[in-house]
Amino acid sequence: MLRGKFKQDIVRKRERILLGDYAVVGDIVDIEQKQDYPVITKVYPRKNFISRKAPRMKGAGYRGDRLEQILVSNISFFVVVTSVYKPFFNNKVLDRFLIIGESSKIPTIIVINKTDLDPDNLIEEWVYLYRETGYKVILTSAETGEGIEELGEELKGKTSFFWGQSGVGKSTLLNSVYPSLNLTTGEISEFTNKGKHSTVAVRMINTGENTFIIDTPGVREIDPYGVLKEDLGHYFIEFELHINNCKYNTCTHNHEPDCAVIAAVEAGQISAERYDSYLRMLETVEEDMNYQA
Ligand SMILES: Nc1nc2c(ncn2[C@@H]2O[C@H](COP(=O)(O)OP(=O)(O)OP(=O)(O)O)[C@@H](O)[C@H]2O)c(=O)[nH]1
Ligand SMILES: [Mg+2]
Ligand SMILES: [Zn+2]
Repeated sequence: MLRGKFKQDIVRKRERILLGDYAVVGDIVDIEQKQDYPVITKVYPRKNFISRKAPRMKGAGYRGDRLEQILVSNISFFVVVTSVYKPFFNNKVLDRFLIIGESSKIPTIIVINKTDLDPDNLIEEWVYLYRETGYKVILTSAETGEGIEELGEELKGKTSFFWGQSGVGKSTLLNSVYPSLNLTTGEISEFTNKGKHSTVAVRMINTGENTFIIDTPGVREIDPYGVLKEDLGHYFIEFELHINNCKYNTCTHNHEPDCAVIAAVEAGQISAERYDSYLRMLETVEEDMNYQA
């Protein structure tokens, strides 16, 4: 809980409007013990943080604008968890998470879980694409134990933030790596193949040896906050090689003449899927710019 005056100070100091309380999981804080509860009196500057646009909410509180929601701070590793099936692997959603990692400058890896549900290895092409792009991809199955040890090795000595769609198996994977955790896990809806939001709060756990993990409620929709149209291309890491060769330095790699990114797509150096993902995101970023204008 934050004290009133302190809350006001932060609001005045920061242009960015935050949702809810101003301390998030990962913050380094000062605490004062009141009679029966502790009060946070100071939040130290954040080394980094992960945020998104607050989800659209039905009902009275929603006025059409979507504020920034900071989920965690001071992390050293971002683990984007996806699944092959239940829910189906969705590269567009994955790219949105990756953009959040890149724009926050936090080392990011991809976990593709539930490989036991993919006996024909249909996921292989995606694994290839993301590895080619430059990401570490770990294939896991909490069912067969595939990749669990490898994942555990990656997490050692870091503060890792697990995030992804609901039902992909974030909590189950963490329980597999650290059997004493006992995090709540849930079922997948037979009807929609989506998770049922089993994890309800962001939680950081010390697993020993200077290793911390953060389990997070899964999301249905994910929109990066504050990504500008002209920056978006830089967050698609394989575009970086080409961007400087675009004719215009304000190029959005969409319609402009002599665009090196488009040329690279045509030459097969950038994948059509990633470029398509970029264009879709560019649309939503553009909408925001118009909205603010
Ligand atoms: N077949 C299979 N099922 C898995 C695997 N990992 C997790 N599951 C199942 O997927 C369902 C959802 O797992 P959770 O760990 O609750 O998923 P989550 O990502 O934490 O979901 P939220 O907390 O809602 O965001 C559970 O029924 C798990 O048993 C896996 O590797 N293979
Ligand atoms: Mg969970
Ligand atoms: Zn361009």
